[in-house]
Amino acid sequence: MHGCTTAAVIFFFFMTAFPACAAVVEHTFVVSHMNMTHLCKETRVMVVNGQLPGPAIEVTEGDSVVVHVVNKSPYNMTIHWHGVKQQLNCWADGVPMITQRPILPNNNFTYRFDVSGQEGTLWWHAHVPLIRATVHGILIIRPGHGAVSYPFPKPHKEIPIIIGEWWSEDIAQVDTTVSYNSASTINGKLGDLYNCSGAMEQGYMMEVEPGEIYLLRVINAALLSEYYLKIAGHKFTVVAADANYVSPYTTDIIAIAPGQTFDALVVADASPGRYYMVALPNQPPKPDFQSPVLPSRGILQYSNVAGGSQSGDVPMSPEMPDNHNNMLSFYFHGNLTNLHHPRHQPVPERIDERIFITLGLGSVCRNGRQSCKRGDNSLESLIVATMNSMSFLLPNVSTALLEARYYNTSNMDWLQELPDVPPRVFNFTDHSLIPAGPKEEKLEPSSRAALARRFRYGAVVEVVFQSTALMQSDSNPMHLHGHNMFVLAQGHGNYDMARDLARYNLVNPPVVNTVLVPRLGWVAVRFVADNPGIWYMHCHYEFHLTMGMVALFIVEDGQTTNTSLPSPPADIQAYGNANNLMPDKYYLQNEER
Ligand SMILES: *[C@@H]1O[C@H](CO)[C@@H](O)[C@H](O)[C@H]1NC(C)=O
Ligand SMILES: *[C@@H]1O[C@H](CO)[C@@H](O)[C@H](O)[C@H]1NC(C)=O
Ligand SMILES: *[C@@H]1O[C@H](CO)[C@@H](O)[C@H](O)[C@H]1NC(C)=O
Ligand SMILES: *[C@@H]1O[C@H](CO)[C@@H](O)[C@H](O)[C@H]1NC(C)=O
Ligand SMILES: *[C@@H]1O[C@H](CO)[C@@H](O)[C@H](O)[C@H]1NC(C)=O
Ligand SMILES: *[C@@H]1O[C@H](CO)[C@@H](O)[C@H](O)[C@H]1NC(C)=O
Ligand SMILES: *[C@@H]1O[C@H](CO)[C@@H](O)[C@H](O)[C@H]1NC(C)=O
Ligand SMILES: *[C@@H]1O[C@H](CO)[C@@H](O)[C@H](O)[C@H]1NC(C)=O
Ligand SMILES: *[C@@H]1O[C@H](CO)[C@@H](O)[C@H](O)[C@H]1NC(C)=O
Ligand SMILES: [Cu+2]
Repeated sequence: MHGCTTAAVIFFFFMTAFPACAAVVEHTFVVSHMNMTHLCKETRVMVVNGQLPGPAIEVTEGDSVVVHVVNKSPYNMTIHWHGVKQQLNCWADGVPMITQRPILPNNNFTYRFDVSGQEGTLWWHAHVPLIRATVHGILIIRPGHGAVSYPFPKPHKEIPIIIGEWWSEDIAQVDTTVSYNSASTINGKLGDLYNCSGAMEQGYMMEVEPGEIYLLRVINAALLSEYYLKIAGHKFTVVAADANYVSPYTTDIIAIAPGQTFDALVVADASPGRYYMVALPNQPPKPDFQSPVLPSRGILQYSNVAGGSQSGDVPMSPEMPDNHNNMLSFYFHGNLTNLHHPRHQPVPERIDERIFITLGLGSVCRNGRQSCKRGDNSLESLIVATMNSMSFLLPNVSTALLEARYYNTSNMDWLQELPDVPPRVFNFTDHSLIPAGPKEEKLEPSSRAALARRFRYGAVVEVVFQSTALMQSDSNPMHLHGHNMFVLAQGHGNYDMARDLARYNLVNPPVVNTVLVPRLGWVAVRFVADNPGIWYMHCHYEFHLTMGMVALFIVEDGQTTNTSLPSPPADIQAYGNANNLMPDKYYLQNEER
């Protein structure tokens, strides 16, 4: 297609040899177990190619990516390319049983996708409950082949900053309702706030040259929390969010929720020395459930500091906000606007569909019963996470939905339509709903179904997400696969269309794949359903996700070939094809292949 057919495993070589030529960037990801020791404890972790964080994928806009995944782990696996649009390529989106059969243990699968029309920082992660805590890595898309470059001063160096968690238990074994991580990490390092019998944990070390500009590519790969990131004595100029440029925004703090990425310039303009970089998780105050506060600390160090890292000087510490302060996150996100750029698309003015979605917790009775005792600690009910009081549950299907839909092997009449509005209107942000009580218990009953919403090709959809105070008052980082969303406005309290439409930014709203719905507040987004397929739309807090805060956005084919989902790649068919009656046969064939 591009006239370039040779695979470029060593990408930089190709860049210099054929600067104007799109390349095929090829990787092999072997997913397997490894033992790592932190905090005096050896833990079994799942990793890619023995690395934590996993290998970086670095490409240029317009390149093709080929990743051979070799599953040497004992778990079913898929890899999701978080934020990659996958235009007409839903097959490569990596959601188990939605876009593909999972890759079974001792099986391989090859992902193939293009990165065109996007540039900046994205990432990849396992789309399997919990395992993404350690199976993740950065995906960097640099500006197009040819003359185009960054719309900001050329950085001296680019530095990934991946915020994550260290779990001292084997993550695949933890009981998700009672467990926490043991530490936070920056680029896999816990830092010197942690020790084993007095021996400090290593921290991430960032070396800088005085006066130079650095581009930090910041990712929150953690399961549980939004983070505040600061570097003592330095400021950030945020230039991109979720691989979309934003107008330069200078701040001393970055607020980043799970699933989000931010690119930020840091100028090494402080007096040469050592400065702590701190990633601090935040959380709602009581009466919400409180988790231990576990920051990670790294060091930014000037290269010409006398004594270097051996220097006994205590690095300067940034002043961190209180971990219950949610306002700084609200302000940070509120200050982002889109940068005018050739790739910039105007906000569509026409709206075809409006959906209002409440986000919160609820409960369902166990064993399919209609009524039961609810509230804290009831053994008769099960706590679930909901959208419009419904919690996602996929029935026992043996063919991935996208495949079944493509081959018409199931009419999927069990899909439950996500309604335009919640079944009950109440004061969504009433604090008194957080603790269990008669008022809250009336609102708690929820149902479970395979929630989905169908969109005509090209429909312009406006979604207002409303975080509720039902049984907790968390924010919700909502991630939509296959599409970017314009973030029009956010607010605290209950959304009120009559009042809040006036606050919409229809001129230069930021464009993201993960939108943070503030705690006890709302966010309004708009997107164009122009990518046929079945797309996961979910909260990126792991526990909200596993508890069912998910819906499927199904985008119909358009009228033409170039607006319709093509047939699946040949190797995906090995996972089931049209035959959903004999799955085992297909597994066998695949193993023998
Ligand atoms: C890895 O750790 C597990 C315990 O978590 C232990 O049973 C196993 O022997 C260890 N494997 C190696 C190669 O050290
Ligand atoms: C792995 O996937 C297969 C096929 O979908 C399924 O039958 C099996 O139960 C899964 N295993 C686990 C541990 O989830
Ligand atoms: C999976 O990939 C590995 C390494 O590339 C190869 O040795 C193995 O034969 C492949 N297995 C299958 C089932 O394709
Ligand atoms: C080591 O960690 C323990 C437990 O977190 C803490 O109580 C102790 O103060 C730490 N020691 C040092 C030298 O930092
Ligand atoms: C931008 O940030 C400033 C300082 O934190 C804050 O006062 C202001 O309200 C924010 N703007 C928006 C639109 O959120
Ligand atoms: C799912 O369906 C398969 C056969 O289609 C059956 O063997 C299996 O027991 C079912 N699993 C559950 C959890 O119902
Ligand atoms: C599936 O059904 C639709 C409409 O009923 C039809 O247009 C399409 O060709 C069918 N696809 C296949 C692969 O049979
Ligand atoms: C909703 O609850 C909040 C907090 O409990 C309260 O401040 C607000 O006035 C209530 N709103 C309405 C419309 O009752
Ligand atoms: C599809 O092709 C038609 C005819 O070549 C063209 O006009 C249209 O812009 C294309 N649409 C997309 C989404 O690429
Ligand atoms: Cu959530």
